[in-house]
Amino acid sequence: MPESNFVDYVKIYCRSGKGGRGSTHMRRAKYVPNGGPDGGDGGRGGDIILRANRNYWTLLHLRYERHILAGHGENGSKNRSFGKDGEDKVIEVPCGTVAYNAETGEYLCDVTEHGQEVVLLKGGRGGLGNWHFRTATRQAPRFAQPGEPMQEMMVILELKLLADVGLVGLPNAGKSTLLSAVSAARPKIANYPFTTLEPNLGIVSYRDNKSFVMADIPGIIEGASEGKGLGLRFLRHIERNSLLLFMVPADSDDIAREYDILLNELRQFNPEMMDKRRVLAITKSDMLDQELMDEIEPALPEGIPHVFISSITGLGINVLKDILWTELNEESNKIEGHIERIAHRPKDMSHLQEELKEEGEDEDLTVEYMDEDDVEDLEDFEYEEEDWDEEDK
Ligand SMILES: Nc1nc2c(ncn2[C@@H]2O[C@H](COP(=O)(O)OP(=O)(O)OP(=O)(O)O)[C@@H](O)[C@H]2O)c(=O)[nH]1
Ligand SMILES: [Mg+2]
Repeated sequence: MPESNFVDYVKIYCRSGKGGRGSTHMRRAKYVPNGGPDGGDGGRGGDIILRANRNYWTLLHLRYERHILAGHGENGSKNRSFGKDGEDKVIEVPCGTVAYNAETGEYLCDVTEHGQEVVLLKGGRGGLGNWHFRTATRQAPRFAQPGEPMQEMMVILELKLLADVGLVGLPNAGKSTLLSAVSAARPKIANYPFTTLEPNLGIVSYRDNKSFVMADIPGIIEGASEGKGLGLRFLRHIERNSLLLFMVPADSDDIAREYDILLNELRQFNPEMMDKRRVLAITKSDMLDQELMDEIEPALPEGIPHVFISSITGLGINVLKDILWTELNEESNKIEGHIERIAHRPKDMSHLQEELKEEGEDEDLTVEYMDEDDVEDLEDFEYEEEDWDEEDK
């Protein structure tokens, strides 16, 4: 399989900056009988910040940027001079990116709206210079605060597409054909299973310049939640859709059973998927006449709106759009509200190892947790005395 441009998963090493050390400088100038402490404060270490940017669609740009290091704060110096703050590092990601701790699988944060920023790792605060520590009885403190240490972490960034409607169906159900019929997206379509290997998004225009986003994902098969077929790798992209459109072809042997298989896989993947609104489309209905539709109808699953469609003749497509639009605008289904309700579960680390192997992610990721300078600096974190400055004598 050629290397894909759709990157929805990266593992990167992040490190914030350490705080600069406060200075222990003693002022000693000609004609000034009593100098005194004048050591300035250390600068703040840079943060690692995650920022949502709607101009990115995937995590491709991070694929080869595996180490993200913020700047260290500089040490304070004489004359109460502050050390310079370390530079923050901003990781730009598509809206809908979720961050996990790669070692524990713990959910860290997510960013969903353009411009939203979350501090992933905080830089260390700078230490106070000795000037702060002078008191009536201790006029020449020869110590200052060290800066706070940096933080480091292997982080997994995972993209979960933010579409309004997610298409759910077995391979060959006609998902991509529908997307191409109702939007400008041009996904690959063919008469064999697993034509679609990565998700496609399309904007569906509706009456009066309204529109909504539809996500076509690879087909799901029985056992997908255990890794069969393309597995659960893509299911996360419909985790956040506010509405799921189930698609079963008219020539299926048992429409209700096929629907149950799909439903069951989603349930296995994340029980919260069951809370979403669902609509059922019987695809390829150009193969049916009214008589056959009437025959099929009583056997359809109950409690879910259904519609017979054909992406080729256009049958039922407008009715389908009406139903989707109505469902999307039901107050309880609004995507904004939904995002807040989503509980991100920690990553299941047993799957993770497999996924990483599949991706070949780990091969070129060598992590040097700290460079030698840093280690040294951290070791002499004790308050230390600086020599008197001889320069001004
Ligand atoms: N007759 C008829 N054939 C259709 C219709 N929609 C799709 N097809 C055919 O069904 C086959 C599969 O369509 P796709 O859209 O690729 O199916 P898919 O669900 O995206 O399949 P995967 O990507 O493999 O999961 C293609 O040969 C399409 O031409 C339809 O409305 N009527
Ligand atoms: Mg497809």
